[in-house]
Amino acid sequence: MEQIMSLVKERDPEQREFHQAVQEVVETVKPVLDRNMEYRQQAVLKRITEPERVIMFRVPWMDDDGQVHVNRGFRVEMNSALGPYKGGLRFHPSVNLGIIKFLAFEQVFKNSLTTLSMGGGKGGSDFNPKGKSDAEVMRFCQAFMAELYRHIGPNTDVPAGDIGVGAREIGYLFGMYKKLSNEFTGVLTGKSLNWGGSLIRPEATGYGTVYFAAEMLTTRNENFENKTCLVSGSGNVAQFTTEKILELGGKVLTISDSSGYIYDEQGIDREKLEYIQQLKNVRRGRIQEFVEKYPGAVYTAVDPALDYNPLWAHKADCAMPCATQNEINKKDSSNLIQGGVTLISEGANMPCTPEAVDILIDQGVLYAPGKAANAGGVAVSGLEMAQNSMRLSWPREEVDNRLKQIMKSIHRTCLDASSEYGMGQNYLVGANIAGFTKVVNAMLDQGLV
Ligand code: NDP
Ligand code: 2IT
Repeated sequence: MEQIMSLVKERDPEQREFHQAVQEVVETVKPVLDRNMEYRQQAVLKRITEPERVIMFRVPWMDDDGQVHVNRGFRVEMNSALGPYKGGLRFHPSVNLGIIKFLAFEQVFKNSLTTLSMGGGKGGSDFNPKGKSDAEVMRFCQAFMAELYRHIGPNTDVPAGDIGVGAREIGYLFGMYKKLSNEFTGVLTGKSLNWGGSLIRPEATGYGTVYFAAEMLTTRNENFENKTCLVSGSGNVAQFTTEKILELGGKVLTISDSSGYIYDEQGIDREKLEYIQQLKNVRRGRIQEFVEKYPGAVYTAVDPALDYNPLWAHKADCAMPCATQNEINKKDSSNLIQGGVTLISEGANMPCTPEAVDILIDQGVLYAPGKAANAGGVAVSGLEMAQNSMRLSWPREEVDNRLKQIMKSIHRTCLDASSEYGMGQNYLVGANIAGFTKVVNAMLDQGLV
């Protein structure tokens, strides 16, 4: 184990997030390797931690004032043992190769858990969509796709959205792909409904995160009725996490963006959620504006001098981090426990640091790692691919029922794997072991390629 970690770190010393994601998997799958000598002989850890292909490219584009900008584009095709590479694109100034590799690595195991046939990949750019006009975003997306199109395809690699990439960006990316390839195919998911998108795809990640949480609660004979929840983020995942919590009778106390957070003692109800959707998706404003419309709520700006996030220090029953990686540290997780939180379902990818996770598991919190809890998004992407192949589209109830069934099945798979290895109700171990075993067995079946 130490050997593989030193190798990964020596090869790419600066890729901290990638090391973090690999370390977690390597530690938790050790018992699987101990039981199966072939895995060691076949050097599965060495193989699974090295991407099948890494594509990096220049993205030159012109802003509305005629200034030329050059961003960096990435696509990491991590593993295709289970199907075409599948995973989102992230546009955010913090994007670098290490972040895309960590996301692609997580995606491999997540996709394996969905029960569908998808390999893992991830891509994106350090482009910052904030404050850009629609025309600038369109030109950027076109320039990005002018290179990416030669590497992807409906049976090769199927990108989708992630931070900074939603319906608008998918539309521009798809338009350019279609023009360059002269083909109308399901090469991207998260498309708009009237040209090949699937019902429930926008909702799927958030809904799935709550369906998974509801399954965890069922193991303790509980449900969401009157449960208070802390949600972070205010983008796609946070919005639909909030919507589903409300539908199941829970109360959402917080919502945030990268500048600060809102605490609303009365709870964020449907009307307030609609306001947030208008604010974030249409006006592209800041969450701070919420308190102008709803003065009963309190806004707290991010304080860089603090070593914790006060959002996680409020009293509540559940927490759903839905913003970004490493947003809950050791101190935050102690605060969560002190505030009475007994369930955490990760809408974001890797939102808890390893030290934070250790505390949560130690204290018996029902903890669902992102690769299990937020798999509903990519699962419905898989259903979008299936519908595209059939040239049909399923009704809302059908997709939602399939999503529910998939989340139930992931929950069951995690529990079974965890108990098979004597780890009780440990969803982290369960998700990693189950996800890993399926991918590795497929790799071994397919030989050394
Ligand atoms: P959006 O771009 O729709 O929203 C992102 C939200 O997170 C915004 O509120 C944003 O605030 C906040 N945020 C982003 N970066 C930071 C940061 N560095 N610090 C603090 N806040 C930040 O993205 P999504 O909702 O799609 O994605 C959220 C998370 O969920 C990500 O971790 C993503 O990987 C994960 N995910 C997404 C899926 C999907 O289907 N979209 C599927 C599975 C996981 P601001 O507006 O200020 O930037
Ligand atoms: O992290 C994720 O699973 C996503 N951003 C969704 C990927 C997808 O292909 O729908």
